[in-house]
Amino acid sequence: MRAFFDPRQLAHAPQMELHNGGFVPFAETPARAEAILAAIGPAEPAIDHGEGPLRAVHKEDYLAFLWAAHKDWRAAGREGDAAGYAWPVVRRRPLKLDRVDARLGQHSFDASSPIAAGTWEGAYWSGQTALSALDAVLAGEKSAFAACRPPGHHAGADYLGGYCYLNNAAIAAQAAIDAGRRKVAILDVDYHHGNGTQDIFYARGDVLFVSIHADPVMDYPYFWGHADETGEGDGEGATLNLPLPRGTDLAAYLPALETALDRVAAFAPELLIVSYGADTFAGDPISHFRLDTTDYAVLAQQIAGLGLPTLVVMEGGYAVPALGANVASFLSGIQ
Ligand code: Q9C
Ligand code: ZN
Repeated sequence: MRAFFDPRQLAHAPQMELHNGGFVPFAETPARAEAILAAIGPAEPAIDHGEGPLRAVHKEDYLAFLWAAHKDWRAAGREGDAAGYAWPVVRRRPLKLDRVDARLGQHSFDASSPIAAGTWEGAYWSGQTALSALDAVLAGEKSAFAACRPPGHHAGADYLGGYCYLNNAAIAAQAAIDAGRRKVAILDVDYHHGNGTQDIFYARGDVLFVSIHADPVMDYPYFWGHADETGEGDGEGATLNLPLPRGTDLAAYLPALETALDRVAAFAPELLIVSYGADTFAGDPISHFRLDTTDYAVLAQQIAGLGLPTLVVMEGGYAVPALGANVASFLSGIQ
């Protein structure tokens, strides 16, 4: 399977994140990408598709904010990485605020996704990597892998969060639609609910979003991913959330996957995008499912059974010593 990764993705390297009330080393490290590449072998660099496909998903003012945020932070006299601390929970509206802290609050939903000097560069090339792998599938490859990091599925049209800044899977889905694919399905199997992806397509009927994740009653992102979120307007019925309890192992996971795949098959998409997170692994330091390395090949074989052109986009997975083997196992089952 053709795999894509761009070295410029490594420019994103925040130092610390707020976790359970204290600052700990940032979990979404460049070493994650290096572990994946060491296991799967060399990857093709991204081709620059420009900002157009980013603007097709993300709002202009958000992209401008993200591009400038770290410079603005330094201009305000701050050191280290930029992070918000106040949020407009009530009546979020497009106020033209100059203060960097206000802009961070307008465009984020958590305090654990800092903006470092290289965040724009890393996120930009992560998005370009997804677009480059998409090109391979649109050109006729049965499948391709985009080794995206930073990940994307928590980022919405105008906000960041959950280690995500630009929504790589959504950017690829929209680019596929813009290239003439009429229906695209996104299957999200990261441990966490892909709230950003869901939000971006919530009122649309041309992009199906199906997600299997830890029940948000117990786990991040808490406010989204509940089973009663099914879409709205033209998108009513085009969102399916399958929350599972902590402790879920392969035997408990497979029935949810069957339900998810039945929904994808019924939708009859022309393209499947898999948001793949290896944070469902038993040894993941921030998650609580019990999948094993060999289980990923099983999940992937089930997914490949749909027989759809498939783009795999990397999301989370923080057990770095096992990450390469987990990704390789998953990709072995897709192809
Ligand atoms: N105390 C992805 O896997 N932090 N993002 C949770 C729990 C955020 C994970 C903190 C986890 C985000 C792409
Ligand atoms: Zn995750």
